[in-house]
Amino acid sequence: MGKYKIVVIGQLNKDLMNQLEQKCEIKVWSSPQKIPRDTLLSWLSDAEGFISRGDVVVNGELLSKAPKLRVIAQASVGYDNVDIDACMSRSIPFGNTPEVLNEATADLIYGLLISSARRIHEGFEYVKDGKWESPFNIPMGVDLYEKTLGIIGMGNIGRRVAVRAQASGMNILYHNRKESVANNELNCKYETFENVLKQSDFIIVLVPLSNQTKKLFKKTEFEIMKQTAYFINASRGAVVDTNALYQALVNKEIAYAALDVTDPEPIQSDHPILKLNNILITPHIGSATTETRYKMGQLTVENLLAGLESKKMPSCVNKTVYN
Ligand code: 8YV
Repeated sequence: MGKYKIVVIGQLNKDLMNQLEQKCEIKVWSSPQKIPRDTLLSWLSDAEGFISRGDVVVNGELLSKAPKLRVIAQASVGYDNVDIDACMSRSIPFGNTPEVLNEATADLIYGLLISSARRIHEGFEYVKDGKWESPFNIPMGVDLYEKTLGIIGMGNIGRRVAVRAQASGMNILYHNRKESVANNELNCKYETFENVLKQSDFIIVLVPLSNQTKKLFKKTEFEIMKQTAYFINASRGAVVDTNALYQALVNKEIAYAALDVTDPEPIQSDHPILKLNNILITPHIGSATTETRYKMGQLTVENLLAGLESKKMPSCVNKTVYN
């Protein structure tokens, strides 16, 4: 039997590539830059399998140019770049990588929370700038202990953050579309969206990007938060109206923001928000550890090979494709 023709966007670990090479003939785009659409569509014209990446729009147009495509997999939990209905209409299973990134992402989010509260990043700048002249003139932080953490979008990652927050002695509120017993058992209290925003000292956003969550955080939402609130976004930049966040930070409607995702992403280095001293931004590194990225790659390869071999993917988003 011949090898499966596949297209891979992104860098996979060498042994995962070797695994794929045994069964597949691969066209690979490993550059961090976006693949030109024309190149991608021409590569996909005879491909059966596709490992996509977050910066590729997978839509009906792309699928119409890929008549032989039978399976798509991507190394991420979020898949807002993928039109799942379009995949369904072609009975193409789409595989993502939940669970394996929970701990790394929760660590990063908690790191952002502690760094902001204790002004760690600012403290380093302070030392480098030669301002550390006296132990009595230092950046002052705020406690996490006995403060209220609000999690908007309490899924697997949110629950891992909650475990860390409990160790710091925080009280935890959450909002989801539905209340869940599993979250209540973790001592996380369900509240309305508005109440979480009003009552929390730290707000963490973990909702997936969709038509319903696009610009979920705009002027009104920042207005109802405490003036001392810390706002942390580690989901997708577009769930926040960047301009409204900028204004809220300038006008001190909230105290501080820490973002691992931005809109636009990447954010330009001359963007005015970067001039503020009450913000911390990291370059979308939630899952970016060697171990976690390896596990994500491994699950992506497993998803892809299962799809090519007409078996059930270990992690399929549109499971009804198998009905
Ligand atoms: C991805 C992410 O690794 O999984 C997601 O949804 O945002 C990150 O963990 C990143 O988008 C690169 O694919």
